[in-house]
Amino acid sequence: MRLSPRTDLPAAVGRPAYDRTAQAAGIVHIGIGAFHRAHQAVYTDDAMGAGDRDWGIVGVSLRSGDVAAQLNPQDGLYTVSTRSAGGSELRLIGAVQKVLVAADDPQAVIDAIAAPATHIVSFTVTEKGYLRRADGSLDLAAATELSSLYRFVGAALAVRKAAGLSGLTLLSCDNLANNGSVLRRLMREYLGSQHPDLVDWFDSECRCPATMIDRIVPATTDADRAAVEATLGARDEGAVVTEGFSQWVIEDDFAGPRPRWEAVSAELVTDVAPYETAKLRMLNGAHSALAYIGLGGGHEFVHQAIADPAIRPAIERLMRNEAAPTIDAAPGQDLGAYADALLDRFANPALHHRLAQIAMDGSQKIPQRWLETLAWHQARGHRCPSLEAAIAAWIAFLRGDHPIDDPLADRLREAAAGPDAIERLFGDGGLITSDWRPA
Ligand code: CS2
Repeated sequence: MRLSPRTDLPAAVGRPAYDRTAQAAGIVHIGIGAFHRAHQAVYTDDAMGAGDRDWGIVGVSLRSGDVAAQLNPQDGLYTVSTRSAGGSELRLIGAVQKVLVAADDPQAVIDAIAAPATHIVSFTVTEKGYLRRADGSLDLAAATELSSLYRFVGAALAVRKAAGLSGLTLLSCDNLANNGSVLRRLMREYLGSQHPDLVDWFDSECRCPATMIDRIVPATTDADRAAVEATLGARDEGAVVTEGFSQWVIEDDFAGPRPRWEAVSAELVTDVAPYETAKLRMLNGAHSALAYIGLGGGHEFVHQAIADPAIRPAIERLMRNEAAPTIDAAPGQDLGAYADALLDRFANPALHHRLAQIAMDGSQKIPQRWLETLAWHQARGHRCPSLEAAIAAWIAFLRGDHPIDDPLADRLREAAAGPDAIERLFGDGGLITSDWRPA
């Protein structure tokens, strides 16, 4: 039997503490993958549980119908399992109302964003979904295709302006450096080209706060779904599995109303940069290093790689000696304690986080995870042995005899093949743009 609003939940399973059928949708979320369902949707469910109203989420998949097929027959309901060495907890999330597939019904997406009750459009479209060229500018050809977030937001903003409706908050929840200002700049570039009459209105009526988002969410497996079914007594095709830890730091700069996420443990701050930089360079930087070094060492999962005495010291060094010194910590932000906590999180044996999942899209991740740290040290005449080992492991990975999941896959493979790989990847005019230059 499939999970539905009529499922008789076991007593131990948490559930929404509000009337979900009475909530308007205040948020449209583009890119409704497992991460959003285990992170922002949980905070929003908590906020409604704490008394906020009308923050239902309309999820959007730009291309694939998979999540719509998982959630729509369940009336948007799904479970989140949090797993630690101490056991597992299961909870039903009610914040998502439905999932639209942009490729099938583009107008429905525009209508949802243009709806008067919508105040926030949030995004987890992964690094490559922002459609940046190597120099950081918008790839306009890609941005005018049907699968581009810019097309939908641009068309809906035009409707809102013409109808005299309020502007929107566009909330990037992806692991980019300065994700808010990157989204603002790219959206302006798109509007400047496709809707020039909207640029001034966008500047005055819309906001793009920066965010630091953090929760480790491995891709759900069939075994996970079977384990959930055994506890739930119903089949949840949309189940997500994650760790207990969750963090969300948000720049408090919204165009209009927002959920009281700060009442349910999100942090609303004036400057996200110290948290975002620490997260990208320490957590994500270590993750990518673990992925390539770990796969090279024959491991499959993060918890195995971090337990390997030949790998762990390099990862500790990357976080404590290479990444941490580059970060201007906020008052009270303890980077040593952060590194300790990350090592514990990586070691979580109950979470089967595949290294191959992290190894995807290296070309899009490595600049903000590794190269900013390397450039900082290079300017001071220091070497970074762990990051250099990580780069060597990435190149070995690109040379490997296995599929490479990356928008630049073919060019990376070719560039990595020869003795001048470092130069062709990172040198002047190389595939990966950054301020770091190979010595
Ligand atoms: C990971 C992230 O897949 C990856 O590249 O580094 O998804 C990571 O698990 C999250 O950013 C944790 O918040």
